[in-house]
Amino acid sequence: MPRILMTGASGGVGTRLRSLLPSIYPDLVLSDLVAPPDLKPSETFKQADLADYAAVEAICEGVDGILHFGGFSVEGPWDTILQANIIGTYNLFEAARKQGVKRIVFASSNHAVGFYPRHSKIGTDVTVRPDSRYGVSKAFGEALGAMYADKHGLGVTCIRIGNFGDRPLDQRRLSIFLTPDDLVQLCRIGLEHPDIHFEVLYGASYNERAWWDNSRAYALGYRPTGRSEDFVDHALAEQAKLKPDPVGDFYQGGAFCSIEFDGDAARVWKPEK
Ligand code: 15L
Repeated sequence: MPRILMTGASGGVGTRLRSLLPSIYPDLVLSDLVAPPDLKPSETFKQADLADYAAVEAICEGVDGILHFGGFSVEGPWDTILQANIIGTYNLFEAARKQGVKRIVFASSNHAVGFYPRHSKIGTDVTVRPDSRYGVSKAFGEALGAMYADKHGLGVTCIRIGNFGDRPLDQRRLSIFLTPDDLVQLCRIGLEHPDIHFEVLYGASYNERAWWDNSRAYALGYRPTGRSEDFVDHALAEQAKLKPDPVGDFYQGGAFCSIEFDGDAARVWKPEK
């Protein structure tokens, strides 16, 4: 039975996966900076700060595969991103290598490619266009994953997660919606599929308005069951409550693109009045 380590166990994604993973991976080790407040006696928790290499190596001991959901999950100050996502992700890959871990699933993000406009459909082979320091840290994690796969033989899968939840929150999220069950499918591909060397997949359910070509995930057996169009009325009603955001509404990364934006606004297409 494989021992699987999940970092970020107290975060939003980790909290949902804690209830879905034990039936698939009974030997699941949870880790985060602080324990989940509702930790059950049946759950195994090991505290670690990702920026502390010795602590990270200790949680990797005896582990076969890692689901790396830890780190800072939105835009933030440089030092926060540096410690949690750059140094933390390096520590995790290096500790995994030293401890002989075979597979890593890295929670990347749509924000690694957030500056592609919404009218373009992109695959996983495009040049990264991060929309934030957070997005840069995800592009860094993908590059690090490629290096550990090619140089050290780890099986690495990077999932560019769209928006994780039970229903899409607004118009943008209709294109990038991802259900918990579909994320579990992608994690299982990363941990179990025999052909994994280095992969970048989009973390998206079956969304008719998708901006992403996720054919590699489908080729690896992904069959999403979530469908954002089932929630279209809710998403558009929520969208109607939001203020227009010319930059964020043009690019795939939404508000992550407009935060601190002082670039060339003329590049943003505006509809005729
Ligand atoms: C992400 O990467 C964030 O972790 C999440 O909080 C959302 O902002 C999501 O992207 C999104 O783009 O909706």
